[in-house]
Amino acid sequence: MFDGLKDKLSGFRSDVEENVDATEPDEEPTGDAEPAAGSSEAAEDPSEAAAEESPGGAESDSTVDSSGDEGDEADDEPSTFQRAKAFATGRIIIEEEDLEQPLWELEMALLESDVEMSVAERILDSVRESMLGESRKQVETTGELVESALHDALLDVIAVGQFDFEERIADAEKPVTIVFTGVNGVGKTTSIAKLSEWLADRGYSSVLANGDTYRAGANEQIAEHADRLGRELISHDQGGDPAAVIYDGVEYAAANDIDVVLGDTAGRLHTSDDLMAQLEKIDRVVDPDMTLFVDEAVAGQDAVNRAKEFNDAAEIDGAILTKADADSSGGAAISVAYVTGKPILFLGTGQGYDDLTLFEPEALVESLLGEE
Ligand SMILES: Nc1nc2c(ncn2[C@@H]2O[C@H](COP(=O)(O)OP(=O)(O)O)[C@@H](O)[C@H]2O)c(=O)[nH]1
Ligand SMILES: [Mg+2]
Repeated sequence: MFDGLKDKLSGFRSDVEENVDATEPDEEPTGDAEPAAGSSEAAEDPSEAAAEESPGGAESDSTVDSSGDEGDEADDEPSTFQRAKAFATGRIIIEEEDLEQPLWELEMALLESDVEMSVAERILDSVRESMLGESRKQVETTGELVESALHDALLDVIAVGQFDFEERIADAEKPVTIVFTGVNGVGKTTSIAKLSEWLADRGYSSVLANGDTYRAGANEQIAEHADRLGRELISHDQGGDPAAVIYDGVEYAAANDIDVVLGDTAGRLHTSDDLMAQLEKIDRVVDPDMTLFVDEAVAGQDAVNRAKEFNDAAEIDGAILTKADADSSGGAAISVAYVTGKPILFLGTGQGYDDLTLFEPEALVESLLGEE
């Protein structure tokens, strides 16, 4: 899952490491009695030297006034002397020029991975800001600095709108009604079956309601899942009113003490007025607790665009990205929440009923950066 993107992110780390290594001072200042490499530099710029401690923080050279303030660290362009000193004291100073090329490569890598443009820009901005701005913190290696900058930048976009799905179910008045939307063939019906199983594993009962009254064979397909899982299915004849089916599902759940109603709908494009009007009617008649947008991770940029279009046309509460098992780019997983302001709640990771994984931004970021 997302292997292509993982490789590209680790490429950024090594690019920065290479650049920073290449510009590190040749000689390591030691702070010994002998004037170190940095000191001769310092002599050329007394004003700067005066504001600095001697390299390595040892007793200062008598020619340098060590009482000078140490608050020079806000200077945006570290001199070679500062760099040398930072190096000796275990700090790393990254200059804009060290980042220029790696950031450009990172941007290309993100865009190639189907990360949406505004999301890629946001990631670059925060990486740049944290690497330049906070580089004077004590960190052990350049690699670590890159890693923490990337970690924070990715989490910032991936975790937008995140909420605890299970807690939401637990706290809501029962039955909780969830309606699934999205285009054809992305895995809505399969995800409903998987979610029913996920809920059962956590002690919640559910009933399936087939609001896909449009497509021939839809009743049979979902009936097969319901049979296999031993769930009740509410369905009407093909051509019926989806809002009425889901309404019946809610009535059934209320009468039978069922916790959750999972309402399927026919695949649609956000541009299909008739079908979007159906969704509005479902909203009006059933007033679902959540509307989840389903799309496939492998659709990349298309999935991101559709998520935005659906959310604009009929507001969603969250998304499920299916077929993540077949997606190496990871672009949709990174972009959907930032672009819609609504969280990804689950990833579909295969065709089995257990192949549904709660979407955890922190875990995803760690896996993308190979921290697991
Ligand atoms: N590999 C993989 N296939 C999936 C996943 N989710 C759904 N599918 C497959 O995608 C196809 C379409 O699924 P379906 O639920 O009928 O899509 P719908 O038209 O949106 O209801 C089926 O063959 C599913 O088995 C997933 O997470 N991974
Ligand atoms: Mg379906």
